Amino acid sequence: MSVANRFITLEGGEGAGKSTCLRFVAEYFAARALPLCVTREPGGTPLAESIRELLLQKRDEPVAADTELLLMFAARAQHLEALIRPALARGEWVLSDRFTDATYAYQGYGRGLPLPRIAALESLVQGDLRPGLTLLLDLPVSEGMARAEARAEKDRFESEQEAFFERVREGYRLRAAAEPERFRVIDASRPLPEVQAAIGRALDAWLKELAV
Ligand code: T5A
Repeated sequence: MSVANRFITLEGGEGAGKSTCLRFVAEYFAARALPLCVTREPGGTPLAESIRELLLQKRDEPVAADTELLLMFAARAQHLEALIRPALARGEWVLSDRFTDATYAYQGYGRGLPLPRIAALESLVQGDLRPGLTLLLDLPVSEGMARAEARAEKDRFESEQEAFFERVREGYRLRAAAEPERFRVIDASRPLPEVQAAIGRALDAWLKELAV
């Protein structure tokens, strides 16, 4: 099996329920005794987590879109080198809460950076490594924002306007439509047990396809 087939990513807009569903996927793999490394972006290693703090912190100085983009890929380069590639090489499965689709959605569609610029960095940092399966939790922006509202303090991204998140959602949906063999779009507006059941079915089908 190619290493990419053991690399799974979870994507979605704000409040889509990624963290909640991440735990469900981890339990799904544990129940099948498949070794799984669970991680997140930006972050996943001490250095990449420090870059995450830089990215999420609200600050008076406006952050240039290219600075944001380069910091995302700086964190990703470290994450790949120190955690993702070694785990795949050991034969483990890797589940990442967000990866490069988030960069296309947020920095590309959200901030309006040219997509070829992101593609160039993707090739530079990742070589030909891409996830084998991407679960996209999709729900109307207003519903996601209402869920996220419950949080104590908003970070720099959560403080964006609704129009920004509409572009992000559209970006994710366009990417999913362009790569239907990799993406599984999950309707995340449903009650949690239904969302998790849909994720379970997607994973069942995926593992069956890989003959695991
Ligand atoms: N970013 C990231 C970029 O701009 N570019 C990039 O390349 C990358 C990698 C941090 C930020 O970085 C940006 C995007 C982000 O803004 P993050 O920490 O993943 O990334 O950001 P968040 O989207 O804020 O992630 P969270 O973990 O905080 O939110 P989740 O995981 O989507 O939501 P979760 O699970 O915490 O759920 C939110 C609430 O909804 C409830 C939960 O109980 C919780 O209270 N909930 C449901 N309620 C009803 N029905 C359901 N089905 C529910 N599912 C969950």
